[in-house]
Amino acid sequence: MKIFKIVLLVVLLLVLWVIFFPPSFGGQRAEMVGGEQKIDITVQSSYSPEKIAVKKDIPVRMKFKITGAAACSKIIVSSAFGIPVTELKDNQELVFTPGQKGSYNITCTHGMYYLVVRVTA
Ligand SMILES: [Cu+2]
Repeated sequence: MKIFKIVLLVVLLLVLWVIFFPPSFGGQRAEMVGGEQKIDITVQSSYSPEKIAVKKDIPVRMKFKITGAAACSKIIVSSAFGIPVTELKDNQELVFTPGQKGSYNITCTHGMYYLVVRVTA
């Protein structure tokens, strides 16, 4: 009976924890510089950081560092942000303006590797 009460207490504490501290997305927030949201992405085989957070209606300037391990991940596409199939060069910058809140992906052309972009108000 004592075990049952302890388990109940732990469950109750977990529920309260989730209510008061909802799990966050954990994406890296882009930095505001001169009216743009700047963020550097390292392209290995995956993207680093692999989750970012940006604000709606403010241009995002994304700079790509290409490493030797990039392979197909350096050819990216994103219909959500109007990015056509693009083979990235080292230090290439892409600028786009997210127009809608939500989570969107920038992917390699196979959809194997992806960078998650969370757009907030
Ligand atoms: Cu691929």
